[in-house]
Amino acid sequence: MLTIYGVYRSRASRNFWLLEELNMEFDHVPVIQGYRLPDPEAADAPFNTLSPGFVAISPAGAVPVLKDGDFVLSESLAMNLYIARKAGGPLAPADARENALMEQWALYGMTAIETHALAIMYAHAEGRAKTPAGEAEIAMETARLRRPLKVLNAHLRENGHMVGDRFTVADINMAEIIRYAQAEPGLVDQFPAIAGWMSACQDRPAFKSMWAKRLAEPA
Ligand SMILES: N[C@@H](CCC(=O)N[C@@H](CS)C(=O)NCC(=O)O)C(=O)O
Repeated sequence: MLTIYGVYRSRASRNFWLLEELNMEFDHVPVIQGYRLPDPEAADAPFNTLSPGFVAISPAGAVPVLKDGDFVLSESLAMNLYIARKAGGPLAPADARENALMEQWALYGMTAIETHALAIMYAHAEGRAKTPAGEAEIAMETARLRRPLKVLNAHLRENGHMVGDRFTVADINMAEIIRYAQAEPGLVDQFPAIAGWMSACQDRPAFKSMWAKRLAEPA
């Protein structure tokens, strides 16, 4: 059985969503981000990304991490591609070309979109969005997102899904990246094909189930 290390309030959410879609059983080892704790090294601190026992599994000291027997894998999007391929079925790539396209979109999402979308999300989460510095930061990150979001919007307008004519792991991977940009009101709505696809993705029972578990975790 697979083991997932991480918390729902982390990029592990994308793995938990996929596992819910697949109805795949897994073991869950909660590992909280060290920076969210007042003293991650305290003797009574919960298991966290700085705990020696976790760093032994994940030298990068970041969640999520997957273990499958003695096989250890980090990087949330690579983990999702692995899980989907292991499960097979409609969420997985059907052939080498679909596999390559799923990797292409995962890399594009992570390199061209995620950093900027996350910066916007943190400006809101950390209460800076309405300060002059926060507004300037959001404007800059929004400008950087404009080109990749146009690319994604055109792709979804043409194709409806990321890869193949169906919902796959590639949709989960990209939707979880775009979710960070939803923190800025009205931003995603400027891209109607992305907005429509996002609501369909987030309307799925597996997303809702993952989200309810995330909300149940302490903020
Ligand atoms: N690219 C990595 C990023 C992993 C990452 O930065 N995880 C965060 C939580 S979402 C973390 O564990 N941070 C702990 C830290 O920076 O100390 C992935 O997608 O898995």
